[in-house]
Amino acid sequence: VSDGDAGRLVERARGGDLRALARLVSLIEDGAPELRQIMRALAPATGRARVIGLTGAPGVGKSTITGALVKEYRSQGHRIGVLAVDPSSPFTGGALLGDRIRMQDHATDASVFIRSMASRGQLGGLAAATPQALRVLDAAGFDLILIETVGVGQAEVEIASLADSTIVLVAPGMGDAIQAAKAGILEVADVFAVNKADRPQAQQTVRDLRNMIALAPAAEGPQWKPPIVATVATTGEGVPELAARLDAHWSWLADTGERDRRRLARAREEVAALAVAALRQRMGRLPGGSGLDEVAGQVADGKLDPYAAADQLIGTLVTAKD
Ligand SMILES: Nc1nc2c(ncn2[C@@H]2O[C@H](COP(=O)(O)OP(=O)(O)OP(=O)(O)O)[C@@H](O)[C@H]2O)c(=O)[nH]1
Ligand SMILES: [Mg+2]
Repeated sequence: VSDGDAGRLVERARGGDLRALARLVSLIEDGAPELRQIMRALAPATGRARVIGLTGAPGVGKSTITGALVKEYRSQGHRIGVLAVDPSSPFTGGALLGDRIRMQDHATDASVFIRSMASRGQLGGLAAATPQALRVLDAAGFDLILIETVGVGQAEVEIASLADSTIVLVAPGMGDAIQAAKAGILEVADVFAVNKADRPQAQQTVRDLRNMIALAPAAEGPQWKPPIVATVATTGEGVPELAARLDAHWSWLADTGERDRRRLARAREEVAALAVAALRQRMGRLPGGSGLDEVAGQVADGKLDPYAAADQLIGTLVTAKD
């Protein structure tokens, strides 16, 4: 892709061409060199989309709920982008969506763009690639973006935290909720969905979750008590209520100033992640003798302490040409 092609791709994507959009997301996954121009071209058109994250244990029903939410919000006239991010399997390609996501209803709808994300070369991995993909969808006029990610570890929590509102899905039986607590994903919840509510013990899970929330230490800043909604993703039961709770959270974010605060925090993380990744890359490119190996050798020999070595390395990095 040449510079001119990159510009045309952006134009086409902004004009509603879903294939151009798909190509842009691939360039992001690959960490293509054109990304700088692309991101510069996109920047003025970004900052409009509302982002909803969905996370939860494997198999809890994230994809099915996503499909049901797409249907719900589509009926309200939104243009919707869906990113399915699976950090545990970087090469799933389209398989994740093809097999799992239940949204055949939307396959031919130009107002819905669905994509699973992998990270093949992007500086900083998926945690850096996902916000760039969000920008592309945002600039292309998708006013609502859903991000599905498996909640099993820190990277997933980071991805969920890109969202304005995060749904944590839990299934009946306390296993999932305890898993969620261990993985630290309960703290990121703005709304809880107890999915598979057609199963026994759903009400017990709602109660257990309510107790867990009551015991959680209060967070800083304006208080929002995460509501709990029981859903049956496969039939759509509870999904309108879930959407209503999300809408209430969206309004709350605006009323309290949290929306801007979160977006600033998100941009800060995004820039910091890129900067750290760039420094790491620069470290790897330092000529022999002046870089990490040099100071590391001195530390190993007891000639230099590690703090002084780190200072020296940082000094070399900031003066090195990229
Ligand atoms: N009984 C019942 N089954 C459900 C419900 N929601 C989803 N399922 C089923 O649970 C299975 C997993 O659903 P998915 O939507 O693929 O779950 P997921 O969380 O996206 O799974 P991963 O992406 O693999 O983590 C599928 O067989 C669904 O049909 C529900 O509310 N009730
Ligand atoms: Mg899924």
